[in-house]
Formats: sequence, structure tokens, C-alpha cells
Amino acid sequence: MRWNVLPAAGKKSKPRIPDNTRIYAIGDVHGRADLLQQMFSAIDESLVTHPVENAVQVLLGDYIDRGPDSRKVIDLLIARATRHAMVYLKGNHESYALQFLSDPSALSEWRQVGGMNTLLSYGIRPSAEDDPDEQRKTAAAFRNALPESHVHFLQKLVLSFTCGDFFFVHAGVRPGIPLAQQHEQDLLWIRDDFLLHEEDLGKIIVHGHTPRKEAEVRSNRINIDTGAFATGRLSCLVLQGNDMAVI
Ligand SMILES: [Mn+2]
Repeated sequence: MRWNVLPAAGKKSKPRIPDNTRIYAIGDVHGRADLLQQMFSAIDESLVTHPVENAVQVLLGDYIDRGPDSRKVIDLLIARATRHAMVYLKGNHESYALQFLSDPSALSEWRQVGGMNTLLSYGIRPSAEDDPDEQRKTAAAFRNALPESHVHFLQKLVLSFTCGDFFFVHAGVRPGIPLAQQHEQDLLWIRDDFLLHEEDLGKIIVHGHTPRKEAEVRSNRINIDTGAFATGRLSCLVLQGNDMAVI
């Protein structure tokens, strides 16, 4: 496992998290249960070799779609929370799944972004026909195939998490709006209005949603979506005191 110590963000005082705390923030998993399992093993190992009083693992959303094993990813996340402090943020892909459960016609759009892979992982093979009748049948089959624990997991996802000088969110934030007043639409979907903004945003925003070859460290944000489903690289940002590293 490679540890890359990231360059300081170029501020007068380095951003930090409270003492005796370590954050592990993991980027977009998109159905890659294999990579998630490896990452959890690496984290477990680091907790043994470098123990810390409070360790919090934050997942940045987009657990499902595109990759092969969405169902197993959710199983792993649910199991992990029984023995670790976990924060599960909502990604736009989880909002597609929830939307589809309440409105079967959302299937047309969900198909375009890898939703089929999620349905297949639950043993559902929707017909190629995309008419309202088929959509209703597929939504009913999905609802039946979803364990209650998975429905609960999807419904309990949170939009953001704050620790020290860092704000964790799936996609980003809307510049000019206080962090506490951001809208869900922006937190789950925003791209250029956020990505191209170079000024201070109140805290360092740790996010995913827009894949890059390498973790991207800016003075106001850190992107750890390294496109795991296509690249085989799942990234994790480790924060402690004012140190940061990517594994
Ligand atoms: Mn996303």
C-alpha cells in the first residue's frame, strides 16, 4: 500500500482536525466491492500499527452503479458499521435508486448512468423495453429484492459531515452560500461552479463525484474520486492533526 504525503495546501495555518482523531475518507466505490474490501483491510492494518483514540471512516457516496457488485458493497458497509465509527454520505447515484423506488419512470434516466449494474447485482434482469408497464414491474422487483437493511441504509445516508477545518460531501458546495445552508441538489451534483472556484469556501471541502487520475489537492478542496470502477484505483484520504496522506 502506497502512502503519498500530500503537499501543504498553501495556507498560513495548515487545516487540522481535533487531537487524538484520525479520519479516513474513501472516494466513489461504484460497485467495486473487491477494492472496498482491500481498503478496509489496509485501514484495519493501519489501526493496528498506528492506533489512535478516535478513528472515523467517512464514505463519500456513490456506492452503487457502473461496477459489478453494488449489492455486496452495501452489505460490506452495513457490516462495517457494527464495529467501527462510520459516516455514510449520500451520492447522486443513491438518490437515483431511491427515486426509482418511488417513481418507476426514473428508470430511463437511471439506466443511462449504470443503474442496470445495480439491478443485476440484486438478481433483477429488466427487459430492454423501457415502457411504463415494464418500469413498474422492475421497480416492484427491485423493492422485493432489496433487504430491509439496504432500504434503511439508503434512507439514512447523510448529506455532509464536518470535522475540524474539513467539510465532507459527495460532489461539492455552491460558492457564496454558507456551508450550513447548502442545497441537496448542489451537494450531490455540482461540478464546474464548484470545481473552478479558487477562493476560500469556509472549510476545506473533501469530495468525490468527478473522477480524476490522481487525488486532487487544491487550497480550498480535495477530490478523492479516482474512478475506481474503471481504473481499479480506490483512494482514501487520511487526516490526523494537520497531516494528510492518500492511500
Ligand atoms: Mn457522483
